[in-house]
Amino acid sequence: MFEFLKKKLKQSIEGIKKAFKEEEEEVKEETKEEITEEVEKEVEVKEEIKKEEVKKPKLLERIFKKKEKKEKPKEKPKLLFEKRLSEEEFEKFFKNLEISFLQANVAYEVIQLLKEKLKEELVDKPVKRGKVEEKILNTIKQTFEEILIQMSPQKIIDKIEENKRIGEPTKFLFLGVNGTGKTTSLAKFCKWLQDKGYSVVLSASDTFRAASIEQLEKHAKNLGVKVIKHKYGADPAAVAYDAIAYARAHNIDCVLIDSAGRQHTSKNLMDELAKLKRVAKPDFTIFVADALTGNDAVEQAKEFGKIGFDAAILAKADVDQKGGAILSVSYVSEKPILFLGVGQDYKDLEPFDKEKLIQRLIK
Ligand SMILES: Nc1nc2c(ncn2[C@@H]2O[C@H](COP(=O)(O)OP(=O)(O)OP(=O)(O)O)[C@@H](O)[C@H]2O)c(=O)[nH]1
Ligand SMILES: [Mg+2]
Repeated sequence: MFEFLKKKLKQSIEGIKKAFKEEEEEVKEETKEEITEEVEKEVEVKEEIKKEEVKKPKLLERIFKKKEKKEKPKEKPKLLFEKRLSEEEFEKFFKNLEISFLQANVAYEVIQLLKEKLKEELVDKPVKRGKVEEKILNTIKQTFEEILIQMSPQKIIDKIEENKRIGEPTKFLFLGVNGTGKTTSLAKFCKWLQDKGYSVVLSASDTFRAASIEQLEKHAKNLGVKVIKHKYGADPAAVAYDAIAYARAHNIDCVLIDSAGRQHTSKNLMDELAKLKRVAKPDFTIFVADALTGNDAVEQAKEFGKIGFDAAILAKADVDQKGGAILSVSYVSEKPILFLGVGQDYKDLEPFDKEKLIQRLIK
């Protein structure tokens, strides 16, 4: 993720650095001339002082030394360190960057926020020479740090432990648009829980898509867990209800509820999902977003946000060069990212580390 943006960002910054350099050269030339004049003046003054010294008694020596100090050039070095960027120069610089961010599927709202922040830092503000890149990158870093929210998987473990104390299973509902990676992420998460020592049962609540039940059964067989299933076309909420009852009866720690992928624009399917959530009362509702989703990630996060989710998994982060979806989902939903899906194996689930991700962009 972010490889594309990193390249584009570097190009835009190179442009602005060039503008700084050109101006710096001009200032250097000017300053050189001025400094030469100053030096010549100083030499004259010193020579005069020497002449005076010969004439004047030693007592007056200090007074002349003071005078000598005062004559030295003062303000010049400052010029070498500062430049103020005009609004026009900033707009020109940001236009390139804006296009790059749009190409990287970063939501328009996020781009506008970034623009405001950069403008605040750069326009009409003194920027130390050689420091413009650092300033831009720091501002982007801070903005992304504000947008991206991270959820520690420890929160999940704490909840499971809390529920175990009252003899209740912890329930997880996975939801999202068709094909984003819900079932695969659920299976990876199952493995993650097993590695932590917890027992799991799966609920085949995608009763809609052809072969969805078999797909889940295959994962269950590989992972050595039970699946509770009904027939295709059955009520997904009824399947979840049975899976939860099974977990209670067999003292199983976690219930993972799969669901059918649906377009966020389909009201009936979204209502069905709301019912599944009402019945199952999950401890964690997890929205699975596809890192490869373009601008649609914004609309998806808004619509699934109406059903309500607690955290997101961003699947297919391994094949995404752009990284826009993660920013869009975080910004729009204001919900934390829990894991990144980084491949098709069960082990390919990484706790989301926002600092690590941001470093990938700005280093
Ligand atoms: N490279 C990569 N592929 C992934 C990842 N997660 C899922 N996939 C692939 O994405 C495809 C869809 O994954 P599923 O888990 O079936 O997606 P889904 O959301 O359950 O799909 P529906 O049930 O049809 O809505 C499969 O081919 C997965 O192997 C990931 O993190 N990285
Ligand atoms: Mg599925």
